[in-house]
Amino acid sequence: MSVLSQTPDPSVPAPSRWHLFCVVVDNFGDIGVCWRLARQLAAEHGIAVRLWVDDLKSTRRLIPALDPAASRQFIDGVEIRQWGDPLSSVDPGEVVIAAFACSLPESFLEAMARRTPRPVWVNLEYLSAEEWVSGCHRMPSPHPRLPLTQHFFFPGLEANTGGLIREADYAARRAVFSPQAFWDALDLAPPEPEELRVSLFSYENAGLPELFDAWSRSVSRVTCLVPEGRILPGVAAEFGVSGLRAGDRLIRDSLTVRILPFVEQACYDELLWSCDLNFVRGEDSFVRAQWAEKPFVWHIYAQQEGAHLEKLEAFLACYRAGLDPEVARALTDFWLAWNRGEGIGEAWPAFLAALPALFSHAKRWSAKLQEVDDLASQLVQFCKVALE
Ligand code: TRH
Repeated sequence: MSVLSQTPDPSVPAPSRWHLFCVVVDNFGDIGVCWRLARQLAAEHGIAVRLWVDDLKSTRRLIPALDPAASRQFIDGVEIRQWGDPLSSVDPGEVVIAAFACSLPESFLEAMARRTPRPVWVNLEYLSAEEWVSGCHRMPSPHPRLPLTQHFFFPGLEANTGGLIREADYAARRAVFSPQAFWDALDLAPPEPEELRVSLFSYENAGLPELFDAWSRSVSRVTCLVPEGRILPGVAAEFGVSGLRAGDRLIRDSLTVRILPFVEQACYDELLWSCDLNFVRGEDSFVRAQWAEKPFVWHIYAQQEGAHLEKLEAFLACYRAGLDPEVARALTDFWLAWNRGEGIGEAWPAFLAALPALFSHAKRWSAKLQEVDDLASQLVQFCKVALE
């Protein structure tokens, strides 16, 4: 049966043993996406997932329970294995996912070619709202030498893409979430009525001084919560301090900055739910901000030759559809200013004025995205069809 037709036989069980390969290129996005997906496949689809990661030290930031020295461990129903050279075991299951075009070990590919039936081989791609994505989603690509075919699987916003990662219990978790308990745990008072509470997860940004300047001069209070990470040296420089760590608090006029610990991935949503505005970056935090139903600002991961700017524009074009033109302009101007690292002070007042409209829009946007099946469910369906 063609895997492009996607109508699995409900009486056939889903393939149960999956290998997911992840190279940590930099930061946390690659393992962030893989870990979230692996947990969901195990928890919701009963799949035995073996997650191969080449950098367990970075992974530990997202999963504090992980032991970077252990070559094999089980967490949240997922088997996590150190991806060394050579691999400690070469025994492909029914499905093999190479995340973000990472190259599989030759010995593993050969074992895949020997297996009967051959595993479904998926290349999980990066998220993009660009138009060409739907045309390439699920496309086959034969291996040049071995009798294997890789399929490209693209996350996306539209029905003809792979969708986004969203756990089945997301709404239930949010419904029982207590912001009061969250603020108590951080030893922070709940926001005052006129206060703007912001989370700031971002790469280094030359525009930070302008942003802090605008917030310092704000009529109402702004509290900016900054998880430990790449932007901290910039924050420290702004306040003329030599270094910062979790728990530090800095005040300038209307602006209070509070440094937060980098939390376990499972808890990051709580920060997004608690704030009025979220600055996010890369891919996984960007998706979580969309589920959080709050206004957000995306610092996109910079690519060579400005390829990321097209990606940013493509997303903005989808996201601002249906917005009042003034709100759409304020959104676009501020996002572009933040990504350029200049013009932020100028763009801030209109963006601030647009926040109530963006708040309602964020709810509509999340509802629209939920019309598309989530990525894990779509992957399971795809692999079922491919194996039938
Ligand atoms: O870390 P990122 O910038 O990741 C990337 C990588 O650089 C990657 O190479 C690139 O290709 C990709 O972006 C586009 O941003 P991202 O994707 O948001 O990943 C961050 C992860 O960290 C995400 O899973 C959320 C998590 N996180 C926590 O677990 N705790 C925290 O306190 C915070 C702030 C984030």
